Amino acid sequence: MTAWKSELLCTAFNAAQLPQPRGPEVAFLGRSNVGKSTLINALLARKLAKVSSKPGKTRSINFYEVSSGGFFLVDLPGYGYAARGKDERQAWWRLINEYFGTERDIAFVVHLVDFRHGPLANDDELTAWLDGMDMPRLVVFTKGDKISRGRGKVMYDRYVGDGLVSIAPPVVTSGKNDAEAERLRRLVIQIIHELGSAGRDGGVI
Ligand SMILES: Nc1nc2c(ncn2[C@@H]2O[C@H](COP(=O)(O)OP(=O)(O)OP(=O)(O)O)[C@@H](O)[C@H]2O)c(=O)[nH]1
Ligand SMILES: [Mg+2]
Repeated sequence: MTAWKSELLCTAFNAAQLPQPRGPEVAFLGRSNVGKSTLINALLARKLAKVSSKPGKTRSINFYEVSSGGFFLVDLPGYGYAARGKDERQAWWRLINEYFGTERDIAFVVHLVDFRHGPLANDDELTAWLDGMDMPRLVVFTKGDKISRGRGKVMYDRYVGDGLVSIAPPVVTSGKNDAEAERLRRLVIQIIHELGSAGRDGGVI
């Protein structure tokens, strides 16, 4: 597969700033600092999304157009950042509700989970909320490089055995590996096709 051609389409801090829907969107959700922006950069093979070692970096909804594919990757702010108070938590839910509540073609959610911890309470809360909307999701574990291979296998089996729901077997990433990004690119395209979101606006190649 040739590299995706991409660009930042829009940054939205509220519903009024959301772009007009123009094609299938893949929404990246997960706790603050889990690696959403890093994974988007790996997929786009460009440093378009801002990454930080401090949680709470992404505060807006950022739309990246994969112009060679006719779909969009959507980087959302993370949740569960301990330094944020109740007001920020409410603001986060408001923004997320606005995004999911508008008439858009959200093909599926990539739910990122830190491989070292597995799903935590606020991941479960998000999962239940997405279930309530029948929103399909792909679980991607990040920071897999921080766990030894042997231990990783045991942990993977445990997380999956505990009832993680994912439209394809969860993928473990390290955020830096080209072959891994390439596999995930193929999977994203395959899922968009299988879910039937493709083709409405020129199609996904
Ligand atoms: N070792 C390792 N570090 C990672 C990986 N993914 C992300 N990181 C690091 O984790 C930190 C957070 O990454 P971000 O991509 O900014 O995380 P985010 O989920 O976008 O965070 P917010 O925007 O705050 O919600 C950065 O220091 C990254 O370099 C990974 O798979 N392995
Ligand atoms: Mg981010």
